[in-house]
Amino acid sequence: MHKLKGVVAMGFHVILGDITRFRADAIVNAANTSLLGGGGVDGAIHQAAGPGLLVECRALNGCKTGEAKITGGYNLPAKYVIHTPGPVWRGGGSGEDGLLASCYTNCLILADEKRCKTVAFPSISTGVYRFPLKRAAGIAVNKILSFIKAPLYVKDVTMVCFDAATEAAYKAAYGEFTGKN
Ligand code: AR6
Repeated sequence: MHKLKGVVAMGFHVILGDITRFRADAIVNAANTSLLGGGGVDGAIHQAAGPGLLVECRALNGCKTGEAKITGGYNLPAKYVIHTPGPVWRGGGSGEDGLLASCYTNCLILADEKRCKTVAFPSISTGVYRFPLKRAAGIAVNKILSFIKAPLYVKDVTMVCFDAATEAAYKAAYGEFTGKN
C-alpha cells in the first residue's frame, strides 16, 4: 500500500491535445499486454520517445490488463511513461468497468511511488478497445478525483483528449462528479 504523504493541493484538468507533447512528470500510455507498442496513442508515444523506450519495455515481460508498469520518458518531455493495458470492451459483462478503474488507480499509485507531482492520462480503452466513451469518462473521473482527494505527491492530473467528443465527455463527467460531491 502506498503511503499518504506530501502536498494536499490538487488539480484536475481536461484539455484537447497530443499527450506526447505534454510536459508532466509522468504520462500514461494506453498500451496492450505485450507492452511492445501498437497503434493509437501507444504508437505515438513510442514514436516520440524513440527506440530506447521499446528496449526498456522489452525487459518488462508484458503487463496484465488493469495493471501498470513504469519506464523512463526518453525523448518525451515527460520524465516517466506509465504503461497500462486497458480492457477490450466485450459488452460490459466481463469485468471491464473494474479493470478500467484499476488502470487509473494503479497508474496513480505508481506515479505517487515515484513522487510525481503532475500526471497526464489519455482516454484509456476508448479507441481501438471500443469502451463506451461516456461510461469510461465516468469511471476515470471518479477514480482520479477520489485518489487525489487524499494528501499525495500527485497533485495535478490532466486528461489529454485527442478529439472534441472525448474532451466533452470528460468535462461532462467532471461536472457530474463535482455536482454530486
Ligand atoms: N494524445 C492523446 N490521445 C491520443 C493520442 C495522442 N497522441 N493518439 C490517440 N489518442 P487508443 P485503446 C486517443 O486506440 O482504446 C494500441 O494499438 C484516441 O483518440 O490509442 O486503449 C495499443 O497498443 C483515443 O481517444 O487506445 C493497444 O493495442 C484514446 O487515445 C490498443 O491500441 C485511446 O485510444 C489500446 O486501445
